[in-house]
Amino acid sequence: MSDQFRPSEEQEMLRASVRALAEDKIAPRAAEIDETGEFPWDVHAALVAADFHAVHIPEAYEGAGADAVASCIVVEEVARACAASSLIPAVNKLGTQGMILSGSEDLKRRYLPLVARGEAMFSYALSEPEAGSDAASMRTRAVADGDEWVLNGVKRWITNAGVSSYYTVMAVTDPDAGANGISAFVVHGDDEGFSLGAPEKKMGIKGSPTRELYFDNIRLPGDRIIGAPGTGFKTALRTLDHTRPTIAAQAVGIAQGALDYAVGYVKERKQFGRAIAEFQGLQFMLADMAMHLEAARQLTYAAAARTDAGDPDATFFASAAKCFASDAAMQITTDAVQLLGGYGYTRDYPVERMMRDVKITQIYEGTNQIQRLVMARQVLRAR
Ligand code: COS
Repeated sequence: MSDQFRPSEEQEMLRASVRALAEDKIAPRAAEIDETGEFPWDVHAALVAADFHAVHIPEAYEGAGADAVASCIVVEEVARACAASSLIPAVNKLGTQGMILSGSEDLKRRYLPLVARGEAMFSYALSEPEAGSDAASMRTRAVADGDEWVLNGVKRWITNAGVSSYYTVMAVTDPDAGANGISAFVVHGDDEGFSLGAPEKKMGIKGSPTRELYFDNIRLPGDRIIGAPGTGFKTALRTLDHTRPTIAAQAVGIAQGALDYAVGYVKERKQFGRAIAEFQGLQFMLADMAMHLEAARQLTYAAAARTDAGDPDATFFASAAKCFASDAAMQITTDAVQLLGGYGYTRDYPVERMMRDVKITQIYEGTNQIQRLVMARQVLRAR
């Protein structure tokens, strides 16, 4: 495998067609989506019509069968226009990846075509009020009862909760077995005993609802378990190895959107009798932004390629890409606001939204402190 990411002609064509859709149907809506905080069903419909809403689903289950690199291209290009909208393809992958990796053939045939056809979305439910970074300390419990499981507990910070029809939920099935006593299940939004908390009032990605899930004695048929009992935590972590590159791609996309806007602005804005792009102090800022952005993109696609190939370094690369790209994107979007001066600080321009939106990429799918912990373990193990 090459260590450098050079897009193929097919990947360039995919990028161009997602960009065209994003510029036509998503970018004009981005400010309004942020302002109203409503889930953009029109954007969802446009993504489904173009088959960009869940490209990762294998062809055997009616999906587009896109690899991880192509999935990242889709998320990056949608995020360049609207970060909240990019969570439609990103969360569909996060929600179904565990089933793709560990689920029975029967489960895959039952659920994946629904997502592939755009008839349902799938969310991922790992975190709890008292179990964030320390995910294995979760308390949600599933107790076997005959052929069924009885589920009780609370999940928090669930992206696209309420708009998703299905949830991949990790729950303790053997309290004495620690991380190896956790199992993964499919929960339906209309299961009896399922309810939702109020939407969180967030800094950014406002068009993507984040809510709690409550499970009150939900009776799950035995065939709703994903993989064998006790394998759910590993399935959850393996899922994140596949999806942290997607978050890296989201960060790269948001940062590219901010850089593109700032470049256009500095060429037009005049001070001291000339375009501010002519001042070297600003040129150096633009150079640093572009340099860090390209480094982040290279690492993101190197990580994505490794997840597909089942490379032993995939865990390291996924964490490195997510951490590096989100830190770089936070700096780039902050600098974009700076380049626009006072205008950048107002909602009349998109860069303050991009700066708010990108902050979450340093936090979700594992904080960047956890990414460093994962990377350090991999580095020490390798040696
Ligand atoms: N893939 C498969 N298995 C993995 C794995 C991976 N990437 N990483 C660890 N495992 C295995 C371990 O080998 C261990 O199995 P054994 O007991 O059989 O050896 C098991 O999973 C438990 O792993 P570990 O002991 O490393 O678990 P810890 O409790 O120490 O925590 C961290 C692991 C901190 C890395 C994990 O809890 C984590 O990623 N936290 C962040 C959670 C997160 O990202 N939340 C966001 C949710 S999405 S918004």
